[in-house]
Amino acid sequence: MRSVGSTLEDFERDLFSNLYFQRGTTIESASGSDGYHTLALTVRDRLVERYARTAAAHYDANPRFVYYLSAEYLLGRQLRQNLLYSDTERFVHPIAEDLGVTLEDLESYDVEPGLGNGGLGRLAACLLDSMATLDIPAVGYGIRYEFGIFKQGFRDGAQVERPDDWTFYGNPWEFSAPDDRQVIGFYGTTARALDDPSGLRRQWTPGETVRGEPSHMLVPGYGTQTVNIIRLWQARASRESFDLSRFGAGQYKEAVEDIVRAENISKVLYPDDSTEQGRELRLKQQYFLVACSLRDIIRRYRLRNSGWDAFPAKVVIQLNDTHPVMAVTELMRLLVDEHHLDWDLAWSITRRTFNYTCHTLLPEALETWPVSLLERLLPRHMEIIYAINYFFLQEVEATYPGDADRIRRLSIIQEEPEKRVRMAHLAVVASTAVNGVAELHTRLLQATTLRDFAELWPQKFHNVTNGVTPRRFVRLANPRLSALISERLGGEQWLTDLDRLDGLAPAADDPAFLERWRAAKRANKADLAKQVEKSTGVVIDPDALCDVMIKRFHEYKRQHLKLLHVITLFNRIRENPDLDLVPRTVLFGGKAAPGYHSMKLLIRLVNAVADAVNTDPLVSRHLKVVLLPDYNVSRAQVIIPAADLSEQISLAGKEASGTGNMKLALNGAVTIGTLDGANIEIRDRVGAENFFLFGLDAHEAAEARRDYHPREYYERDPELRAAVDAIAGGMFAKGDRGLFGPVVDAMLGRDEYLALADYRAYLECQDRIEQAWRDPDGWARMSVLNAARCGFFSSDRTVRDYCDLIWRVEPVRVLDGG
Ligand code: CJB
Repeated sequence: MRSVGSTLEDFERDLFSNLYFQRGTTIESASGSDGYHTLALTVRDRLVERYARTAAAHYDANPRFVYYLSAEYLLGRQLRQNLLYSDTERFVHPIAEDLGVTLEDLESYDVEPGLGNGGLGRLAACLLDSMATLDIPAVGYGIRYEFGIFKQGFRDGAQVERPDDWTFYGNPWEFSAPDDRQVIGFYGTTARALDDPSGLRRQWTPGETVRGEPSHMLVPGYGTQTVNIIRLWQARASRESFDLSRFGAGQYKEAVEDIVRAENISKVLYPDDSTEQGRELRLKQQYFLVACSLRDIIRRYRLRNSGWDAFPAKVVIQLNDTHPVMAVTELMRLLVDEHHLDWDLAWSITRRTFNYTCHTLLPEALETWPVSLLERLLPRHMEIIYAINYFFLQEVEATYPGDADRIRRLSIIQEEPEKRVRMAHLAVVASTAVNGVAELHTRLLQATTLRDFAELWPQKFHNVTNGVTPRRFVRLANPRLSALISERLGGEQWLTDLDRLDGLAPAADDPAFLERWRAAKRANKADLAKQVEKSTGVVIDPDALCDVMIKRFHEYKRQHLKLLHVITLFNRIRENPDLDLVPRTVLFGGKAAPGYHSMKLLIRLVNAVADAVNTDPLVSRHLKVVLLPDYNVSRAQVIIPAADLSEQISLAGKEASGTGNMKLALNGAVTIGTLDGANIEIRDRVGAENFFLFGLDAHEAAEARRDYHPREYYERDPELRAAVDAIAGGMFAKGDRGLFGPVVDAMLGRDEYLALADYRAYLECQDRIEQAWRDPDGWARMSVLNAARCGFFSSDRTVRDYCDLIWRVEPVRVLDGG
């Protein structure tokens, strides 16, 4: 194995060598982009060596592997992370200085792979980081979408979506592995296997085949030698797809038709599913991911094992929500149809291999697929689902004889109003373990969404509270606070043992420490202010209370409740210009799904309110409102360290966990929140006196929903009425009463997520926050205690929980190459 060397001289030598031999240019003619790519390759080389040693150690140990299957990953930018993890950042500064560039300049070329939508995708990335850090043998599997999550811009305040061509300039972090490509099928017909008397084995002849081309990115562990990988599949047409004769006849479009159809599979993240074609494409993506990944998993298993008996002992597959659940039917098909295992044995292997993480409680987010679509697209898999369901319902009947209603509720097939496959049911039936992502979420899953299953198999259900990686979200995002923490704790061990943050608690009573803590926060706010001004033109005051709500726009998250607070402040200042208000910047960040019209209208309203606030000479002295465009992982890394107040105001019982809440608390933001998701666990840890709680709890919300009349709240509360009337009267639409009418109608009509019921409690809580902010030491104390007591929310702890409760895998140490 080639050694890359670990000195500054080695690094410099490799840098020039890569510039010359890999980029094919010289220092005299290199562009900024050449500089970035060269640096990336040189850093990557350090990780490649570790990866080679990891692969060798894994080959020797033949351990049990975790295979994480996820339709989404939000990895964030790679350059700074990989510099930190390879301990080479210290080399870059002197070299860059010599060459007259800065790391910041070079980093501006580092593109974030936006291969996910939100929390679920970022969680997947945090778990991969922690698995590598804990030396857990693991591979993440996903799709290499050509276009990631859209880029968000605003035109007249309305969201516009631009494609994210993230690999346009090339991706230096990626390796293609053409030898491991796979061919998979769709459509076609099935027939009986003549030599199988049971009739359970059948033969599928696909009507179309597609190639899956893998590439991988390195996933280094921090403070260890392990480097795992994430393997991403891109769809390619099979080799014969280009129709040369049609091309020769001038039929250019027709000549490439098959190629386009095949390659569309991995073209974009979550294609719009409002059309029939869109839905089919989405299901194709899901099957494409799992079919390629399973073949790869089996290939890897066979490197060191033979036969099938050891399969569940060597392979544990974690299904990240229901998107990859077709893996269950695909493994059954491979085992029964292709490897001729008897059905019961195949089923026993399958059930011992899979586990399922559920990330929601919203019924509309639980995927179902029409039987008619599956019968056409994946006819053999539909037969397998029927068979699995048949045997499963026999089990149910044996446990609850004659309970037809329960059978109907538990069935994998929903009958009304159209026959559909309930993917969550398939996942639970086929998994050893099922987990929710926060204590409340797991409890509610067992009590509501998956209640019948929890009664049938109570031992299957576990809670694994989410976590976040402190490397990216504290150390990289917030170097100032990290330096202060390391100084106080006497080292950086907290980065891999986050419970050590507890050692900061005594510093919460040390005025000198509080002063430095505040100074770090203020400097972070000044950095954020620069970025805000650059991208929106709005000037914000680094001394103002920085109040942030950063997350996807969704009705249950209640950005509209925050907006009602903003409008109320606006009204209060206009009515009483001498009001002694705490200066505050309200910062929103988040995208709305392209087809989610009510949330796109709300984005427009947020921008309109921001405009009204920021241009009003009186109001803007106390208050600024910003919706920072194109919120993503990189922007999160700038906003989170600057936040004083973290808005976690979903209706209780709706947010499965939240992870932004954890990142913000770890960076010293104080939470205003409901008793929802992981907020509850954050409050338990930081203490009720360091958390601003308001609103209905999950039980009260469910009760209130039964007989709810939002108009009564509107009639009764003059400030609420004034805020709603301001929207309805066209104050934020140049007098146009129609534009935001639907927002008002939704609030006064059904108010699905009880924003009006929680409004007064929320405002009173915000008033208490103002009081608390006026005592700088008191606030800084809360801020320190939030960080000090949130060590539990490290994704290292989450991965340990998965290992103990579900995966039962052991770490494999990779020896230093030194
Ligand atoms: N979540 O981001 C998504 N997408 C989904 O389709 C379903 C759930 C989020 O997952 C996060 C990670 O578990 C949770 O923290 C968050 O509450 C949930 O909405």
